[in-house]
Amino acid sequence: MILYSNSPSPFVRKVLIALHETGLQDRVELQTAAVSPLNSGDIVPSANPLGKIPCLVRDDGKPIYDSRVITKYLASLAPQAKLYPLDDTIWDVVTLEATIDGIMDAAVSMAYEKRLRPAELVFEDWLDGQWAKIDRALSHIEMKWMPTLSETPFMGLILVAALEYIDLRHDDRKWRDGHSMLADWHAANKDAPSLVATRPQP
Ligand SMILES: N[C@@H](CCC(=O)N[C@@H](CS)C(=O)NCC(=O)O)C(=O)O
Repeated sequence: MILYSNSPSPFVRKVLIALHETGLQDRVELQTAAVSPLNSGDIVPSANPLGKIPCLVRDDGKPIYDSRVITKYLASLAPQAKLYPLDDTIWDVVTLEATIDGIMDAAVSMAYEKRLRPAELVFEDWLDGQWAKIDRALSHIEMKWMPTLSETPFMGLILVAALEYIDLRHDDRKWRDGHSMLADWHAANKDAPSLVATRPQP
C-alpha cells in the first residue's frame, strides 16, 4: 500500500500512529506529497479529488481517505490492536475522535492563514475564532473524556499528536495555561513508542 503523506501533518501522524499500533508499518510505503489549499500538486488529486493527505492507496489500487476512514480500515486489518472498541462505547469514542480531528482541523487552518495569506490580509478575528474552538474542545475533553482517553489508548495517542501540532505551529497560544489535566496527560504519554517513532523532526 502507498500512503501519501508529509511529516508535519497531524492527520498523517494519526495514521502513522495507527500503523505502529497495528504493526502494519511494513505493509505501507510512504510517498511524500506537498499539498496546500493553494496547490494540490500532481499526484494526490488522482487518488483524492480533495487534494488532501493522508490518502492511502490499497493493494488493489483503490484509494481511501480521510484519516478516520484510513484508521478504521487499519483497525479492520488488525483487530487484535483494538484501536476502536467493538461494543456500544464506539459512539462515544468516535465522537471523541471527531473532537480531536476538529482540534487538528482548526489548528491546520490557522497555520494556513498565517503561512499562506499575505501578511496585510491576515484576519486576526478569524484566527481568534479558530483558537476559541480549540480552547473549548480542550476544556471539554478535560471535563468529559479523560476516562475514555485511558480506556481507548489510540485516542490518548492521537490527542498527544494534536497537542504537539499546536506546540509546533501555535506555541504562542500557550495551551497548557488553563489545561493542566491535558498538560499532565501529554507529559505522561509523550514517550509512548508510537509517538516517539512518528514525531516530526524539526
Ligand atoms: N479531514 C481530513 C483533513 C486532512 C487535511 O486537512 N490535511 C491537510 C494537511 S495537514 C491537507 O492535505 N491540506 C491540503 C489542503 O487543504 O488542500 C483528514 O482527517 O484526513
